[in-house]
Amino acid sequence: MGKLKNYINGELVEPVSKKYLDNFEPATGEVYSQVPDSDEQDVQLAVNAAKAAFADWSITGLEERMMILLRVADGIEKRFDEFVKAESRDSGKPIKLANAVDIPRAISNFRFYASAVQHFASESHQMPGVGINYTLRQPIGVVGCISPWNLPLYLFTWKMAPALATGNCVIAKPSEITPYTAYLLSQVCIEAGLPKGVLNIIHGLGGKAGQAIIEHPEIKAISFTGGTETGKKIAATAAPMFKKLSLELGGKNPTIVFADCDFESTVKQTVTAGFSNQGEICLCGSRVFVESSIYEKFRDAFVARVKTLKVGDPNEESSNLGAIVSAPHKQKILSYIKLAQEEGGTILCGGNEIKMGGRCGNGYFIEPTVIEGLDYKCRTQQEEIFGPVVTLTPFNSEEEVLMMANSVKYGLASSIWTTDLNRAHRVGEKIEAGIVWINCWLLRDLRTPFGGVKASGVGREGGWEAMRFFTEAKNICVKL
Ligand code: TXE
Repeated sequence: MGKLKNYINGELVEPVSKKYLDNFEPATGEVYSQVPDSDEQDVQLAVNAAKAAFADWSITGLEERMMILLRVADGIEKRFDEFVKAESRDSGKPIKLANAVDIPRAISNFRFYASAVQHFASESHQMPGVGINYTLRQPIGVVGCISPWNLPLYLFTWKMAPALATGNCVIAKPSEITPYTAYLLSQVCIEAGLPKGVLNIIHGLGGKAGQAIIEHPEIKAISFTGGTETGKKIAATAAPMFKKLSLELGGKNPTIVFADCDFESTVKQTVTAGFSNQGEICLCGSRVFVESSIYEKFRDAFVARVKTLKVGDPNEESSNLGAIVSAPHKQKILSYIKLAQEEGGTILCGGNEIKMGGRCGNGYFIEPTVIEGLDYKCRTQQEEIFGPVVTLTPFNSEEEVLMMANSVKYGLASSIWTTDLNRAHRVGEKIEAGIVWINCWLLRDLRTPFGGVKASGVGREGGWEAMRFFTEAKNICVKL
């Protein structure tokens, strides 16, 4: 059984306390590795290393920084299969998803920001005949990146790559539930020659190691992705310390299907939007609103397609859905399915835990579940479930669907399905969300702003947004 290590000052080290946590494989329910149960002492060592490294890293030439980050990307690519297997084993996601999405995207994150730093420019503002202002975009110093378990390496690297590219030194914490690929990444960084202390990876619990990162006075900015409640706690700690904050939190995303949609393609893609990664993506479309005139036809086609999804061992190529990430999360999802029934919902398919045979006998599996007949205001339709559960609700007009879509406290993503592009743009403008997809879902261009409004977070990631977040703007004004 593997014992993971922290990555501090360029070395793989044990936690100071020598304490470890069990790491479970969701597909089998068995412990298969141990994760450092780090605390503020480990964070302090990481901060010391990062501070010492900052002097050099912040003035390392852009091309050299780019080359180092590209070597990290190459290092992941060289061990691609190992990363894919580890990601799937740690999170329960189908191996084919880790192979097609998670690991390729982690590589892209490094490549994207390695090249971005070559093109990132700051502004100058001329005052004709009077003076000139130029703005420096300087790295902040030591920054913290904290990521969740649903897209482990994908989101971990999405934060650290722009932070490193812009010259910061990073203290990063992956989720304690899915630490393995972060550990492999630390090995890759050593092989790639990332200077010591530039990136430090601390493993451990959110309330302990994570909280120590948030509270540390010398960590000047925090980029966090995770649950809204955790985001609130982080903001409450970090705001009085005047830390820069980027919070990417939960979602309860509407999928809006108009009668004039391209029917077959819409059914296919909205099922994908609802159930990818067992519904454990903050962007999943978990509330599907369907125009009344096609409601029954759409519902039947949607449910028929969901019934074809195979839940199985994540190692099997044929599995569309794998295991739920943890036993407590499985319980949370099942409790929402029960609640939906108490709230008057009718389960059209799924609704149950699955007991697998063989090696997955003790794993955490839930049937993909579709529910109709719920009021848009009920808890099932308002709260983030973060599992393979989708609700279907009919609507009669644009106004009505916008009202229902915008009724939740979240505002992360949304999708609109129609062949009337005027309508698509009109509705898109009025949706309270940071991201609107028209006739597609999860079509990503890394240059675009990424993030949500309302309880879905504060700030944007992606493209220049992340480069700006991880730099301080300093204006220098010169009188002619
Ligand atoms: O996430 P947490 P959890 C949603 C989803 C899920 C719920 C809770 O609804 O059911 O959040 O999931 C670290 N200071 N999303 O509890 O706790 C933690 O160690 C500093 C949405 O698993 O938010 C981990 O690294 N760090 C989501 C990270 O925060 C703390 C993805 C996220 O964990 C901390 C995941 C603290 N006090 C869950 N407490 C999305 N938006 O994609 C925890 N952490």
